[in-house]
Amino acid sequence: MPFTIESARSIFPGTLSADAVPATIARFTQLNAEDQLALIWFAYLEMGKTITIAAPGAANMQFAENTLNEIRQMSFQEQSQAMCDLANRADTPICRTYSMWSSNIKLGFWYQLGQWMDEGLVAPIPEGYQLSANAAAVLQAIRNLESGQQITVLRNSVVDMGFDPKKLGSYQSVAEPIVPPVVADKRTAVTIEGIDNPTVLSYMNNMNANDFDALIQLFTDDGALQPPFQRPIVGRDAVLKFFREDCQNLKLMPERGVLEPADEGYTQIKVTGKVQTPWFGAAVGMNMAWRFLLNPENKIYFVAIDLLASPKELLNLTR
Ligand code: ECH
Ligand code: GLY
Ligand code: GLY
Repeated sequence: MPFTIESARSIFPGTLSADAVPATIARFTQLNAEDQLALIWFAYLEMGKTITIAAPGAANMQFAENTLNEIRQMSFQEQSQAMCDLANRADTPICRTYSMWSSNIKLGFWYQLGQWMDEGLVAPIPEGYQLSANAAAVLQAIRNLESGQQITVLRNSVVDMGFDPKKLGSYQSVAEPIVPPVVADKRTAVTIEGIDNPTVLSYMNNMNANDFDALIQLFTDDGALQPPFQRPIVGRDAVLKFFREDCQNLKLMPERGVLEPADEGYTQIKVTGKVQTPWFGAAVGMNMAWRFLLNPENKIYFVAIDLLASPKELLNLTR
């Protein structure tokens, strides 16, 4: 076996990912809970002026409904406390429930709270709230990011809230219902300048069709997928669970790529292009790279997905 997951992670080491995202989140995490909530509120309001966020579907919201209603019935003071608890990652029943939800359910939950804050049904950020100097600096750092990086900071800060799921022991995660794959005659096929490898093309096309059963067949049994700013998810079962919970209705728009032979009959392929999330659709095109390592049978042993540092990186296909 020429590669390990660990060594595969550094194929195409010249790929520049958006380090500003984890750096900004690290600064955000240092802020107190009131500042965190107010900062996101201000960032969300500013972003909302230029890009529209799609309302979550009712089917996706059913799992958060009980908790949302519980919060809605609280006094303003209790509501503020519940939201601060989430930011503080406290050990409360609501924080424990929250920690079991998939990313999209967490985002949908905050989307609803944001609507209710706007309508005066949930405690607003106090009028004239003054961010601390540090929080104001973090907000400015977010303003300076490109939109794909901004929504990633927002997403990841929301996903990190609540009780730490690692402290829950074994638990059943709660995710949106699975949509059926797109039917054959409605599917689209990508083309990638410089790449005709059928595994890579099928990866993109099956992801775009929500055909996760076909998609997982492209991986080796011990294959791994590394999402942006995360550790690799290893093994078919875990990767398939991730596809079902976190990858519905994405739009992958790869543009170009490069293929190079690697040791012992393996092949490494880097592809760059854009990705859209169902939350923002065409309003936000994230600049992404996929770094594939295929075994001699053309199965995916490893793929890393990176959010790129800048649009210029879309043209960086060197090793
Ligand atoms: C309010 C104030 C109080 C505090 C909070 C508030 C609400 C905030 C809200 C925020 C909503 C944010 C949202 C962000 C969504 C971001 C989505 C992103 C998606 C990126 C997906 C990518 C996919 C890449 C992949 C590819 C693969 O090939 C493999 C799979 C995978 C205001 C009330 C908190 C409401 C909705 C960034 C990049 C391409 C790795 C998935
Ligand atoms: N509206 C986006 C989603 O539910 O994923
Ligand atoms: N932003 C990476 C993911 O969807 O997991």
